[in-house]
Amino acid sequence: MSLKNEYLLSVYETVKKRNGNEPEFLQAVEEVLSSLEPVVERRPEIQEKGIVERLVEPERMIQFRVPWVDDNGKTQVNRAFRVEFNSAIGPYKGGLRLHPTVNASVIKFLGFEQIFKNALTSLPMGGGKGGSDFDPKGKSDGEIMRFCQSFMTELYRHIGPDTDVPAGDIGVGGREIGFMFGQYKRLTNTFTGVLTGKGLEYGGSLFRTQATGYGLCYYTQEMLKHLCNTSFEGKTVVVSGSGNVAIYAAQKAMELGAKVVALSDSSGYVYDKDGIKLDVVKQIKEVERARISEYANRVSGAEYFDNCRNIWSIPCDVALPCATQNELDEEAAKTLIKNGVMCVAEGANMPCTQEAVAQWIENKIPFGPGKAANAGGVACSGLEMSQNSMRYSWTFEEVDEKIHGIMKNIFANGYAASKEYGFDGNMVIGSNIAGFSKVCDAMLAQGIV
Ligand code: NDP
Ligand code: 2IT
Repeated sequence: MSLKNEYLLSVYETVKKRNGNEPEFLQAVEEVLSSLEPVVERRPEIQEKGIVERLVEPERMIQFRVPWVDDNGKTQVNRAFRVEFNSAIGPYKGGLRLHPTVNASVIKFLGFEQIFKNALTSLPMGGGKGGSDFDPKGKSDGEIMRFCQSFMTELYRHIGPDTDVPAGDIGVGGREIGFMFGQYKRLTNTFTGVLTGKGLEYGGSLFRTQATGYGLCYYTQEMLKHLCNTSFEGKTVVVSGSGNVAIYAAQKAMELGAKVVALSDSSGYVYDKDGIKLDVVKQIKEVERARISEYANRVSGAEYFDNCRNIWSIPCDVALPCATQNELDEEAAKTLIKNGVMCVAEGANMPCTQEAVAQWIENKIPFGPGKAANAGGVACSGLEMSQNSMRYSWTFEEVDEKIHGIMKNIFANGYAASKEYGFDGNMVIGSNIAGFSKVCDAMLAQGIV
């Protein structure tokens, strides 16, 4: 759907004028605004109270310097951000990304998406995101720790268990969260649930490691059932990336009867026609922190190819992009469609370009947008916050069951909204409207703030 409504167009023009050099942020805003026309036309109070103008402007954006000393004694300086985008329905909540491509545009696109994603989970969490252009690749544990401590030495004053609760994202997993938590505790002399994705020994939730990938498959299962009248059983699946989301998406897809034939990293991809062996992948990625190319050296019959984008040339029934933004473009979408793909769901945030999304919609390929399909991670974070507040912990099975229920609801609510507004099965429009409506109602109730 294109942006035709006059009010939405004028808001978008202002966003473009103010943030002209932030392409990822503009892309995310345009996608959401393009879905909102039917709601804006039905509910005049949205325009009267300036809801969309307020939504697209972060409540607060923090940028800071992170100085640290590398193993050679050299001083390094990185740039870091935290965007506190919207707190209408709860404390700011969202991950931290450590990757050389991080800049204001990337953090703002992620923070903006997070507002609607968190609303879709039905848990009380506002939208935020943060990170730094620090590159964790090849760094020693000591360097990672010194960076994380320096990063938290500034960030701690802006966050808190009832204010803003960061978590992991690309380049931030259990190790980094541990270093950051330790520094926060030391600086504030408090032991609180200020971060999620913590280790199990100090307040973490069982299932957080699996949550995003498993949740993605629970959501995809609903799509396959309701939009394709089938299941994962016997399907061929391609998963891009080989990090936290990709590994556990692959694991759950296999448990549900699919064959996963490929994984990638930013250098290239591996193809294993017999089905990826996940124990080998976990050893390479989680234990050795090595490259996915190593897989082909260890598994006979597996092949490695340079250029990760060509992973989409492998014929499959279900495509789950789980690496990074804009990794699947129009050409890749056309190839997947030509090869018979029946369902696509985003484990990563905004991995499909706008042109790729247009291909799914035009060709009626059921498509699950990231803010709905990958919400299992942040939903589990929300449950971790509840467990911390109660000073209690649920079992793996209890959390798994709750996340399964939440993912089913996210699909059901998005699907219902798509039908209510006359776009039956368009999960982009349905999810955007369902997430937006909740945030909008909370903003209306709280006055012009
Ligand atoms: P990880 O750091 O664990 O893994 C990232 C994976 O993506 C790696 O395989 C990495 O390869 C690959 N990758 C990163 N950048 C690029 C790039 N520019 N081109 C190709 N491949 C790339 O991160 P996660 O698995 O946690 O995150 C993956 C995606 O899922 C991100 O979009 C993230 O925002 C999203 N997400 C994560 C959630 C979570 O709970 N962790 C929750 C919801 C969404 P390499 O090693 O070569 O860099
Ligand atoms: O993009 C995401 O939803 C995440 N990286 C998880 C955020 C969180 O707070 O768990």
